[in-house]
Amino acid sequence: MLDGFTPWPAEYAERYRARGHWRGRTLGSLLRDRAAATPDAPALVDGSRRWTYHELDVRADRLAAGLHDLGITRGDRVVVHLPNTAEFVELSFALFRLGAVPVMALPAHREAEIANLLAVSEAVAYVVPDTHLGYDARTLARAVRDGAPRLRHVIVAGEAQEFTPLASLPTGPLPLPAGPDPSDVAVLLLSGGTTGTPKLIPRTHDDYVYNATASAAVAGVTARTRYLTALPAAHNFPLACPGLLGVLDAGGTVVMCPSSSPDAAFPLIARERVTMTSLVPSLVLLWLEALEWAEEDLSSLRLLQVGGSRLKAGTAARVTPELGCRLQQVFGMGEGLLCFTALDDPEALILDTQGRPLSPDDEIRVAGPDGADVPDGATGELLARGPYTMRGYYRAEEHNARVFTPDGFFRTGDLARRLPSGHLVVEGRLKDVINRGGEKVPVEEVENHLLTHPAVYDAILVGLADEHLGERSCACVVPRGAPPTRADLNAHLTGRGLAAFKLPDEIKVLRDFPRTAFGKIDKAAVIRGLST
Ligand code: OOB
Repeated sequence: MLDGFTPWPAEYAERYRARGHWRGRTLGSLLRDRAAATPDAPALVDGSRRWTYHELDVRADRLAAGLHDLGITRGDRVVVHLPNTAEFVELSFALFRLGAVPVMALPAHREAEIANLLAVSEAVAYVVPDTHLGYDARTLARAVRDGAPRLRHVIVAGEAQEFTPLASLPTGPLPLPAGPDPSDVAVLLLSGGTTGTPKLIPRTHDDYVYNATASAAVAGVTARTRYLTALPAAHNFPLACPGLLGVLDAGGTVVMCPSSSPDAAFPLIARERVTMTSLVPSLVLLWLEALEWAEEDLSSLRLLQVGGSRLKAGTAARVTPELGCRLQQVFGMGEGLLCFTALDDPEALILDTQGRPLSPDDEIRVAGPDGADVPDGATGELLARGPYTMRGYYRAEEHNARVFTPDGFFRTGDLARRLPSGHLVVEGRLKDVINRGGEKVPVEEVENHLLTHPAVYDAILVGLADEHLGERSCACVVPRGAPPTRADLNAHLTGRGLAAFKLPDEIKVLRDFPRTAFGKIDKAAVIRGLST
């Protein structure tokens, strides 16, 4: 077992097996089983490349053998830093089969993040593309290589220069060595925090197979599903909620999209008759705007999953009328817990809630500041424990002591309330409150009101250090047309019945927001930008 990994206590592991959640399958066997069932069905499309299940299966085995030939073996960590390409999928399965553990870096990560990932994971290999969207990843590899004493191989998909080319790894002798145990760590995901360095999240084969297959069931995935991987594939959402893993398990087709912009996605949706994709809310806005000029036929689209940050009700309401497909809200986290609205939920629940927990064995608590549970309907911090929620970050004992209760509940840091139906409404982050001279400004609430102003395209509210108040509030606005003034905004907010202390003390007009590597608005970076 990987050191630094906190397993579930035996009684929980037994329960999750007995309840049929953990089935003793590995991620590698998921592809193997499908390739045996439907070898000639289309599994993967990347540009002009099209691989059947049989082809993907054979390629994954060959690559696993090649990596093994290099000395990469069960339990070794490999930082995977690939964009949305067929190689990402092939390599992930090769590593799953060896029992080597991919560390899922996002394409937007750079030197600081990668150096940290290499150090924490003590990875033996680092896999990059040659270039991606004009950026030369080999330069990055050169910059981090010397600071990572455990790193033995830099492997390049494409023109490798002095490094090892992925395409020419020796196809070592098959059959492969014995694969991993289903209870082994299969993958290390990155936590989605917008501040500090990301923590690594260990996910086991058992728990991640369940994550992907149960998600596929609530999203109605079948062998006819054609899924567009538009978000970075290394992220939990497009990877396994149900993402490409859930779709491959069901025998559907995965279409890799090089970027999440409408320019890249719309032609692929039309050409490949894509039925389903997943986006973060800011991209939904962008896609809806782009529809005005788009000429592509998007009528094949049946389902749009949206998650990653709060989807405003106004945007949610536009999805079905304008895109012509159903909406599924997904509230999830790399750490585990996933909530989905059901495809047949009443419209009001689909538009206004973040859904219900995926598993009947997800245990959810909503706790007040004193740690005690609050009554249903009241807002508090969400805590979660269950068959696919990790019991500890990788090698982070001190941090784990803070973010887990003694009985193993993960403190998500999210504020939520639970409706009688069991649906959760995410009300913000625990720290997403501006303390304005003692008065607590609820950030999400004010943002929602700001977005109703006709001259506001997107808006966030941030707290800035203030000599008198401790913190003052600043509305950062991306305008639609002529920018609104502070007086305009405040008159509008007052008209909507907002208390005076919630009115922004300042307004800043921005062209766009800085984003995290996954595409969420990076509030910490906005604040840094404002204070320099
Ligand atoms: C997803 O995962 P992460 O790990 O990048 O970020 C998790 C955090 C949550 O704790 C929450 O603060 C926020 O992102 N979040 C949402 C949300 N979905 C995620 N906040 C409000 N509404 C939502 N629907 O972001 C992620 C992982 C799997 C599926 C979907 C998203």
